[in-house]
Amino acid sequence: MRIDVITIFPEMFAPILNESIVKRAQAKKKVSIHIHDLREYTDGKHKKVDDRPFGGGPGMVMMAKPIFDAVKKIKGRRKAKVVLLCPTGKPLRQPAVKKYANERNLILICGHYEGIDDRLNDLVIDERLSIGDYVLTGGELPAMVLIDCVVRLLPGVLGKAESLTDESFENNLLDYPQYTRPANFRGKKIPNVLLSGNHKAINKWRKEQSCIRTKKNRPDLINKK
Ligand code: 9D3
Repeated sequence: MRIDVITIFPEMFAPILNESIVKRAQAKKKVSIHIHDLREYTDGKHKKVDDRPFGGGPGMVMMAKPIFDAVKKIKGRRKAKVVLLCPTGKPLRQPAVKKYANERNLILICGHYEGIDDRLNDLVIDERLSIGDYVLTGGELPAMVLIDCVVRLLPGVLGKAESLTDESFENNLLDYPQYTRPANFRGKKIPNVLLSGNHKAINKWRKEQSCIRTKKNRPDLINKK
C-alpha cells in the first residue's frame, strides 16, 4: 500500500514515520508513506495557501488551486482514493478502517483554518473523514490516526503476539479487563476465576465484564447490538 499525505506541517509526521509499528511496516515494505508540503505546490514567492472567505466571516479558507495541483501531481496515472480529514466529515469507525486497508493508494489531505474551498469536493475529493466530536487545530493528527489504524491491519504488519482476533469494536463490545503478575498487588487481588484453569468459566466471566463495561461507557454500542 502507498499513502501520500498533503499538509502544511510536514514535520509533524516525523514521530509516526520514525517510531513504532508504522516504521516497522515501512521497513518490511508493507506500506510506503510519502509526506508532501502543500506550499511546494504554490506559485509565487509568498507560497500562499489560504485566502479570506467569500461572504465574510472570521478566519481563512484553504484555496482550491494548491490542493488541486498537489493531488493531480501526486496521483499521476495511478488510481487513488482521496480522503480529506475535516471536522464536517463522516466519523471514522473500524469498518471504514478495514475498507481503507484494502486500497492500493490513499491520498490524505489535512484540512486547516476554517476549512477548504468546497469546490474541491467535486473536483478531487472522494471522502471526508472526521475522527470524533472534538475540535483540533488541523487534520494532521487525524491523518496520523488513520495511518496508524490502517497500517496495523495490513497483512504481515502485526506479529502473533499482537494478533487481530477478538477485536473490540468488531462485535460492538468493549474489551474485558486484563491482569498480569503479580496476582496480588498492594493488597488488590485478581478475580479468582482467572486462576481456576476453567476456560469455560473464564470466557463467561470475560463476556459478562465486556457487557458491563460497554453498558457503562458505551450505551450507544449496546443499542447497536
Ligand atoms: C468546528 C470548528 N470550526 C468552526 C468554525 C472551525 C474549525 C476548527 C478546527 C475548522 C477546522 C479545524 C481543524 N480540525 C480538523 O481539521 C479536523 C478534525 C477535528 O477538529 N476534529 C475531529 N476530526 C477532525 S479531522 C480534521
